[in-house]
Order: sequence, then structure tokens, then C-alpha cells
Amino acid sequence: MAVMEIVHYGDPILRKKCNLVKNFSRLDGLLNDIFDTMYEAEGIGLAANQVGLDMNLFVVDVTHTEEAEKPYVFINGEIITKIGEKMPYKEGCLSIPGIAVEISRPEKIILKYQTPDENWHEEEFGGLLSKAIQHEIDHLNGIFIIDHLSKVEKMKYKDELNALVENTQKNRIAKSNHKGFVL
Ligand code: QAP
Ligand code: CO
Repeated sequence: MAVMEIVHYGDPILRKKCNLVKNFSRLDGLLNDIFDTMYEAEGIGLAANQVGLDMNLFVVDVTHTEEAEKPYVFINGEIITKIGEKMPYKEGCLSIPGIAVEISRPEKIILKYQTPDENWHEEEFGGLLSKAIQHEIDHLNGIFIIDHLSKVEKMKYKDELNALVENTQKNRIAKSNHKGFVL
């Protein structure tokens, strides 16, 4: 059991397109820690860059909804097809705590992805699982929920977002001082 630190809005790693995973050895311990971190934060999805790792992978657990019977690990995932009407849904994000915004995304997707055994899969997902996957794929491309809002809508969250950025920057400086780094 190892809970990692979740990085917040304002950390540059969350604006990066994450590197594809090429080395699948030693993933198991890391994935365990990512799941522990997500469960402790009471989230349903978590992307690697949200715990400071530049890797194209994320985990999702929506077993509480009974539309999935197991937690998922998605590595090097790519949305192949988007199906159906865009459906609005109020989404939160562990990297933007306290903010939830209504976002419209396609109802279903076909995702190509790898599992930790390196096998490739192509699978259709709907419901909350589809929303969570699209949200996490966004993270791996440096996109946040608030990026889906209009300028006017985004303005409503300006103060909260500025406070988050300020806090993230203070945190990064405190940590680099602690480690003896020079910024
Ligand atoms: C992404 O987000 C997601 O602000 C996962 O105070 C969310 O798990 C995809 C959370 C909804 C699809 C639909 C956020 C927990 C969790 C908060 C999360 C908070 C406590 C967010
Ligand atoms: Co998120």
C-alpha cells in the first residue's frame, strides 16, 4: 500500500502529452500504487501524469455502478471511433478538487489499448466507463475538463483556478527547496 501525491492544476506535467509505455516490466507495483492513490482519494479514474509520471496509462474503477465487474488498466490507449449522441454529465477531477462541470461527450467509444500483459485489445465502452475513459485520455494529452468550457463559462471558475495554480507553484518551490534543487 503506497499512496502517491496527486498533482493539481498548474503543474506542467498535466499539460504534457504523455510518453507511450514501451517497457512493461515493473509495472505491477506502480499500478498497485496508482490504484491505492485513486481509492484513497475516492476517485473513479486516475491518469499516470496525475501522480507525476510521464507515462501513457490510466486506471478506472466504476464497479460501484455495477456497469463494470472489474477495475481496468488502460495502457497506450487510443480512441478509434466515437459513437452516438453527445451526452452531458457533471464531471469532477482529482487534479481540480472542488470543481465539477457539465461536459458533453460521445455516448460510446471504441478504444484500442494494451493491458499489463502487453496484449492489444479493441473494445467498445459505454455509460460511465466511456465518460471516465474519455476524461483520462484527455489527461494524457494535457487536456482538463475546464478546457471543454466556453470562455464565458470558464470565467466563472477563474478565482478558484488561480488559487489552485498559486498553491501548486508554492508546493513545487517548497519541494525543490527540500530536495536541495535549484529551480
Ligand atoms: C474522472 O474523476 C471522471 O473534486 C474521475 O472533491 C469523473 O474521480 C470521469 C473527486 C466523472 C467521468 C465522470 C473529485 C473526488 C473525484 C473531487 C474523479 C473531489 C473528490 C474525481
Ligand atoms: Co481528472
